Amino acid sequence: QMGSELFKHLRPRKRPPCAVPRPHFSTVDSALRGRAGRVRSHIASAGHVMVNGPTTPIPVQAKPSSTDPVIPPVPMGEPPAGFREVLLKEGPAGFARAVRQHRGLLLMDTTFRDAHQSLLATRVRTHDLKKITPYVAHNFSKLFSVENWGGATFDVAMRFLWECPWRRLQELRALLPNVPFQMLLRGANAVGYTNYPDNAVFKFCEVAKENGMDVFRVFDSLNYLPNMLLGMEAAGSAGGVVEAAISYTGDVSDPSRQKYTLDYYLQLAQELVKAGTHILAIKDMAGLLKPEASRLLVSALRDRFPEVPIHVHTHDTAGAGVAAMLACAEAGADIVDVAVDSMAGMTSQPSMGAIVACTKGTKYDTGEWRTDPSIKDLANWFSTTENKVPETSPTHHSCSVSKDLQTTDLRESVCEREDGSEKEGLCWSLKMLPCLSPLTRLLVPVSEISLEKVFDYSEYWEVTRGLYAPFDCTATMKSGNADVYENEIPGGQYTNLHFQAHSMGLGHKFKEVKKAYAEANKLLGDLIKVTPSSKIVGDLAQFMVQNTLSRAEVEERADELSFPLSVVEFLQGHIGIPHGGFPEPFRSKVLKSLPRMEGRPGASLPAMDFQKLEADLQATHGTNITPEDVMSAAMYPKVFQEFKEFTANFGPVDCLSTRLFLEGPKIAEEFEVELERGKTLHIKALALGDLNKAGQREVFFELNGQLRSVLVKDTL
Ligand code: 3PY
Ligand code: ZN
Repeated sequence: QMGSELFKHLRPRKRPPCAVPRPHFSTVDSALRGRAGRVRSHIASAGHVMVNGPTTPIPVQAKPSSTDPVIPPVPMGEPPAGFREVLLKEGPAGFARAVRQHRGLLLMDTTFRDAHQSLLATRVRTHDLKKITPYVAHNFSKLFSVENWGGATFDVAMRFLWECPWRRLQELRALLPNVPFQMLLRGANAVGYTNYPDNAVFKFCEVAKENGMDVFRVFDSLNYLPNMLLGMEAAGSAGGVVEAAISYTGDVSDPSRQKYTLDYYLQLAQELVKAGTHILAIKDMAGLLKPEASRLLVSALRDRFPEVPIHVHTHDTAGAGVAAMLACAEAGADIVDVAVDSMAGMTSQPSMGAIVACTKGTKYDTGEWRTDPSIKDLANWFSTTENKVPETSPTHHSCSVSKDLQTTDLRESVCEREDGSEKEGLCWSLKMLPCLSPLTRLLVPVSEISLEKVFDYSEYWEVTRGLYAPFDCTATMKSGNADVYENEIPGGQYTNLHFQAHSMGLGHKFKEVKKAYAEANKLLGDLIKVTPSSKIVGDLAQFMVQNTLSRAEVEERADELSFPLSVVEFLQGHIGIPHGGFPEPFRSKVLKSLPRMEGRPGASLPAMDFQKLEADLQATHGTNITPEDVMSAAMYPKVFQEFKEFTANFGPVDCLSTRLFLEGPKIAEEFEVELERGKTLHIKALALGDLNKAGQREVFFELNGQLRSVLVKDTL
């Protein structure tokens, strides 16, 4: 959430946020290519952190923990097949059918994206994601998807972690081939905060799909249909699975809330289904969907759209997330979002372990495998000799297939244990029964989501989370709060505002900040609040707190106050048109004679010239500019520029461990850097020199036994 604004108001511990180290030390090689260059860049970056502190702004006075996570063991060989194979074979429509016909509840794991966006300021690095990815591939092959990209991760990767977001996607894809990847696309805002030209959104989706993205959750921060349709079209024409998301606010179970009613959501859903969404999502970004509201909303959608899979996203801010997701499952949702236990709760998603445990043995068991359709086809298929079913399952007991496939319950007919008893829940997944024509699929074993595996996964994350202590919201936030039902602040933004209030010494006034947020929302006409509309409400709230203005005063003096630019631009129509229109007379008083935009903002933006952009980037950064780089620059020109400058000086820092990345080595500490597979560099930090006349310090290292030094400008 709001990565770029994240710590705008924080006082930095050592150096100004986002101040980019410039190429000001003498040892910088003009050519950092090759091994020598990489060696140089590693000592340069380690030296820089030693002299100037972390190269990422640190919001919390806490050090990374000194305990390293243990990676649970992973079996050799290929991971079991999962839904991705269905997607690759059947395409998005067949995939959606398979999902809809799956029995039991499916899960999306948000640990790689929303969970750390909500709890750890989006700071989790590829380094730590990669380590646990093979475990996910082998043990959670039955996940509907892993959400690992989009939202704030794109921006923060470059801006604060000095990582290429595309490389993260490529590396994770190579390690996790069997589970679909999911990203959050801010509709016409793609992965940014403003509207982009249409061709930029289309190109972005194309490149994302090429790099391994599968499912695109498309939303618009005002639920403004023209923006959503644009994003959906972009994702769809790139070949992605389109998951149009209705952003949820208010409370459909409260008859006194008349703006965002059940009818409003149903009508919007109707449009999204008509536009051909493969999956329908409810995006409850603030965690406002109470169990009763879940029942009303999901069952109404289920009745109206029996064929469309329903996917529900929530945040656990009030603490009712598990209850709400169970209610959604009972009302007919196919997929719900969870984060692994140690990265769940509070402003993050509800806990994976809790949902797996609470559905166990019920109709919604996350280990259940749907088997009802096309029994006859299946029987025919089995009757041909070449379609032999494997005799033994590597993950379960040995199974045999009954000859009688005419029964209506395939589970009983297909799966028999060695001892003759029938296993409840299928050992053999028929991939995928729902779409068994043509019958070309093989039977594959599916591993259930086992609680034991969830516990190991959770332990990895619990320890890894300790490395991110400098960003952990629990430094100040001790619990969630049911007051979110009143202020309706989205999960990630709730954490940011909390951080900001505390860093300004206003921790005891957080309640006031939240109240101002609710008032600002009413002033703007009661908006859907999610990036970027949530930032606009936040900016107005902050303006009100800073100037001690009440809602009535702002309304009264709207024509003379100097409002934040984001508020003015919102009223001009820069991000689209809110449900129910703009608030009047407030809008007219603020805008006076300023121009108003009509319709979809992106429609009036000139197309982006990618060829020119590429040529410009090559002129600045050299010829090895990739199509991915071009997209990064299209989304975030300045951030990309700074990212390239940083890596030109310091090389890729993603091979450094998180502790080294944040703190640098201690004097006499020995550390290892893997230069390439099997080539490890042993480095020891020896000493830090005095400040010289040029404002530099010499940092001494021992490198594979040899003395090396680097001159670093002291910017503090
Ligand atoms: C984002 O846009 O980053 C979000 O997470 C919205 O919920
Ligand atoms: Zn979210």
